[in-house]
Parts: sequence; C-alpha cells; structure tokens
Amino acid sequence: MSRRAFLATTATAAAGVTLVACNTDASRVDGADEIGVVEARRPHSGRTVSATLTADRTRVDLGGSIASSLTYNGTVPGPVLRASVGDEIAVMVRNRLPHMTSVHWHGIAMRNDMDGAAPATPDIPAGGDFTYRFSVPHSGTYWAHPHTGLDADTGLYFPVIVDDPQDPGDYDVEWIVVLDDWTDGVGSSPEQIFDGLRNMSTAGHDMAGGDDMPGMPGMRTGTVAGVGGTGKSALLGGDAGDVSYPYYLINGRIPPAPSTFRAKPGQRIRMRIINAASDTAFRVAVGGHRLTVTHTDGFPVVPTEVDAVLIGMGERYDVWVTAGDGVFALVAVAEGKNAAARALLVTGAGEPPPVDMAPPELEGRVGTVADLHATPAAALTPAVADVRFPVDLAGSMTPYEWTINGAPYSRSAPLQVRSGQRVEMAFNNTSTMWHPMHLHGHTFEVLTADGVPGARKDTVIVLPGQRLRVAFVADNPGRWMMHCHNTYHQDAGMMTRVDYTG
Ligand SMILES: [Cu+2]
Repeated sequence: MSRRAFLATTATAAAGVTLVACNTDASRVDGADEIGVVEARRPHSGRTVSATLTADRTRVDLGGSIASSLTYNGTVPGPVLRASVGDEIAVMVRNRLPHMTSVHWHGIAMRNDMDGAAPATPDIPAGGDFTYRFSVPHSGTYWAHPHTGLDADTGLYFPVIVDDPQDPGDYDVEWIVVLDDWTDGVGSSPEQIFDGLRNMSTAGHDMAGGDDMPGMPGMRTGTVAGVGGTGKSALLGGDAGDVSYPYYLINGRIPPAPSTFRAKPGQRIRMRIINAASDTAFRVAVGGHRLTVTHTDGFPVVPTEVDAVLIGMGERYDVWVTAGDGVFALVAVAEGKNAAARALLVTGAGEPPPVDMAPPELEGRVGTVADLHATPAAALTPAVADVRFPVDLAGSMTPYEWTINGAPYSRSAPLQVRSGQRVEMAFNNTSTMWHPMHLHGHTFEVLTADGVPGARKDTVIVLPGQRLRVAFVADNPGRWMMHCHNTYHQDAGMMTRVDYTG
C-alpha cells in the first residue's frame, strides 16, 4: 500500500464519524485562564478529527490464542488515530468497564485539562462517557493508554500519529509497529501480579522463598505466575524487569502467527515503533536490514544508522528501512527475558524465517538514547536554567516500594515551576533497576557532557546508578504527572508531579 493510499483510507474513515458534543469545562482546574491563553497560541487548522472509543472487556485473538481482556473497540492495538498539526481531536470515550478509566495522550503537548490523568482531568466513572477535545501542536509518533490503576497492562492502547502537511517526510510506505508484553486473560491478571510482587516483599523473602503468603493460604511466595522471573541485561545495566510474561506481541500477534507488512523491494519504509509494554524493554532489528533512526518520541534526531534499537516502555522510535527482496523477520527481543515478539516484512518470494530465528543485527550496533542528537530545529535554544531539581529514583523489590525524591506519590512534593522558566531536572537512579521516566505535556532535551544537544524526549531510560540531566521550557501550564513508565513501579509509588504555580 502506498503512503498516498494509506492517507486516503484514514481520511475516509475519519469523515464517516459524526461530531460529538463539547464538554470541556476548563474552569475546574487551577490556572484555567492560562490554559486557555496557551491553547489559543497553538496552531489551529480548523479541521476536527473525531472518533468514538468503547473501553470494554472483550475477547481478542492474539493469533490462535484467545484472551479475554480490556480493549478499545474490540481490537489490540485499538484503532489508529491520525491527525495533522493544528487539528482538533475530539474522541468520545464510552467507559463500559466496571471501574474508572481515562485516556492519556502520551507525549502530546496538549492542554492540561484534557491530558487524561487525574487530578488535571477527572477519570471517567464506570458506565460514563467523556469527550477528550484538544488540538495537537507537533507532528510525530504518539500513543494513548489509561492512567488508572493497572489498566495499562491490558489491551487498552492505540497509536496516535500526527502528520505535518508542511513536511510529509521522505518515505514511500509506513509501518506502525506496536510492541507489548502480554499476560491479561492468558496468564496472571495484572492485579495478581501486583499482589504477588507486594506479598513477596511483605513476606521478606526473595522469590526463591516458600513461605505462605499472608492472608492467602495455599499461595506461596514466588508462585504467582510471571512474578520475579526475569534475568539480567547488560544494555539495561542489571535486572531486566520484575515480570516474566506468557507472550510478547507485535501489533497484537504472538510469534507463531505474526502480523505481516508488505512492501516493494527498494522502497523506503518509515517504521514507527511504539513500546506499549508494562515491564519490558525491547531490542528491535529487521533481519538483513540496517535501521536509520530519524525521530524519537515524535521529535527529529540527526539521522543515525544502527543495526538495532533499544526501546523502553513509553518510548517511540521512528526508523527508515530500505526494503530488500524476500521475506524478513522483524524481531523484538524482550530484553533480558529470553523471549521475543516478531512480525514479517514481505517484499518478494520466499519462506518466512523459522519462528525462533534471531537476526545477527540484534548483536550489532544497538542504538540507545546516548547515540542520538536533536536536529538543530528540534534542539532547545541554549540557556542557563532558571531552576534546577534533583529527581532521585529509589526503591527495591523487598519491600516492593518505588519512590521519587524519597517519597511515594501519596506523599510526594510536586516540583514547582513557573511559566516561562527553563527547568533542569537531574535524574539520579540509586536503585538496581532501570526506569523509563516520563513527563507529561512536555518534551525535554537530554543534556550531554560535551554540550552537544541530546535527543528531545518525553520518556527516557535511566540506568541503575546513572545520573542523567534533562532540560525543558515551562510553556504548558497545569499539573503534569512525572513517573516511571513501568506500570508496577508507577502503581507502587514512583510518580510525582510538575505543578505550575504561576
Ligand atoms: Cu521504574
């Protein structure tokens, strides 16, 4: 399918959806006036992209394995939402779940009262409807997911792609690749995993222990399937994760029944890779191909050729691939977990590689954030910071507690900024686990030792023992969450806020 045909298809789909009523109530948040002023300053195309999403428990076919899980409109991933810079997005969410939910628009620098994370946006009660309505200021690869409880570890996620009509991009075809670690409906539920992690710690033993779990007769520590079973990763600087999943998926499919992307030999493919997982970093390669990284988290980087990329939860990498002739495996290794997800690239005749084939590119040059630099247009104007914050990341498996600046979210002191400030944050990871740290509503620049601008990111991997400085301009007033994008770390407290005080 050509890029032109792809765009035409999505435009037709969008046109068939009716507009929904506006229920924006900006007066309910602090600084509502300022939010309105900043919204007026964003680009506006006059076009509205509308959609309706129903969050419900449904059956999903993962490729011969049927799971009961939470989905948007019955599919995993949910439907792609596509807009152009300046468009207004109007998405009505019908919550048919038995509990509160929300849709957080990950990476988009949108108005705070539509961010989909409490307290800035109220959660949607069970049975309720809510319309998210906001304009999109920047092009790029984004995605959306709930910001409530452990629902991020279900099928509730979908890609959000924002095009720039002024810069259509130099590629022939586009391949959206969504990675996930999967347990819901086939293994332990996210709630069972979280209970297992916490009970493991309450018992004061590691997973090798055999004591009865308090209050759970017959359940023994380490017996919750998936809990504590992962290995080490040199790339991640230590422990790879807390959870071993039954499946790792690309575009909702298990490796024996992979999703297939068709292109012509010689075509330049823009792959938009999104890691929607909860506890898994992926090392991604395409057999027989090199990757040219062009963007991360929506923003352009100086094109960088690599053999594979490492992508943490919440991160996105856009890469170019020039298609060879044949049948190739896209393999996403669940880093440090001795498992993988895969998809196929088909451009010609041939048999698919064996399901367990590991392309040699996985062991070649693996691109990480340290290799990437913002393009001059994407880099921040150099300036001295107006305010600096330490952001200490700490925690442990036993007890299972994760903190920012010494406190879980329930007791956290938000970082306080004022509009117009240049803000520096110094992540300092004193734990033995890596953390993909995500800031809502802003894209920060990774600061480098030599002063060459690092990549613009909204989610960045901070390795064990690492100090990593980032800077952003406080230009989007409101109350914004900042947290580890490991679902279980986040729920165990590794979250705080950046609050505007004026
Ligand atoms: Cu974490």
